[in-house]
Amino acid sequence: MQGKILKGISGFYYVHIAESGIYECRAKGVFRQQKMKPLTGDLVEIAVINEAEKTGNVEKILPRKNELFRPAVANIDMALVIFAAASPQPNLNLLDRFLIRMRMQHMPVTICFNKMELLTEQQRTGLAQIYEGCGCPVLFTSAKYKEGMDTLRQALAGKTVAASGPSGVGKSSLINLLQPQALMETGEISRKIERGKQTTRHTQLIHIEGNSYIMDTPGFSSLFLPDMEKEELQQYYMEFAQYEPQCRFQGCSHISEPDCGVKDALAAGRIHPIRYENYKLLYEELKSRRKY
Ligand SMILES: Nc1nc2c(ncn2[C@@H]2O[C@H](COP(=O)(O)OP(=O)(O)OP(=O)(O)O)[C@@H](O)[C@H]2O)c(=O)[nH]1
Ligand SMILES: [Mg+2]
Ligand SMILES: [Zn+2]
Repeated sequence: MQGKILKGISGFYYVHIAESGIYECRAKGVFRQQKMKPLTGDLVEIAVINEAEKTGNVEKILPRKNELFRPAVANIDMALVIFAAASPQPNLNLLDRFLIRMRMQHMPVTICFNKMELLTEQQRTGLAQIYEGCGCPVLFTSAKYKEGMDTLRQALAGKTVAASGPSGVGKSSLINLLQPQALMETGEISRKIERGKQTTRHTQLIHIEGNSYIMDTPGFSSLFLPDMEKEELQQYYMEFAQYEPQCRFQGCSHISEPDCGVKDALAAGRIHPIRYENYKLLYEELKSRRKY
């Protein structure tokens, strides 16, 4: 039987089989035969040991489409990056860093601004405009008022998606709405049991419906810019590309050169100033990074 690993905990793998549910499996022999450890997200073949107790053994790991690190997970089709539209204020520099990382790994991203009810219609439009040209769809949700959920479901349909974003933005709350049986622990609950700020501690995949899965991950508060030359950064700001042919200098960094097509587009309001500002900040960061 073929299924998908939802999580692995100390040598046990929880494998979801579409027709029959979740099996608790060991992975005897797999490592020896394939020289690899099963990962969350792996498609595997299992042999059932006991149907009534829903136990089995992972016999084979099917070829991986991709592999992400931190969190370690295989076969992700899309990253859903969730930020709060407000409370906490979205850190757009952090969002840009995330987008760059994902593009480097050729991972498609959908941006979701949750807590949309905290913004006026006009503010939402303003926020969406910043990312209009970035190559990623932007959607808005409110887990609190169950708004935008149909659009979110459509974006996830048939995919295995990793939800990520800072702590407290509502990742677990949204997943609980998508799959009420998931019972992800949310900030509301952890406040009652007086834990620290971060509520979700483990990585696991949750089956939503059909062939849709979503992974809840612990929130992050900072991201190190991946190693690259500062000259490479502009390729991650997709909205710059169409204006580059108008730059006078080849290899223009769009920062201090004269006759720059990108800066002209910025002045004409065709490139968003917030994206450009973050480009400049990240460029400076790469420039000052120590080279070994
Ligand atoms: N106003 C408002 N609050 C929300 C919304 N969605 C979630 N919250 C609240 O935001 C807080 C954090 O929600 P969580 O779902 O735990 O956030 P998380 O992203 O999973 O956080 P970590 O697990 O720490 O990474 C909770 O108090 C939620 O009730 C929303 O749409 N609007
Ligand atoms: Mg959480
Ligand atoms: Zn330029």
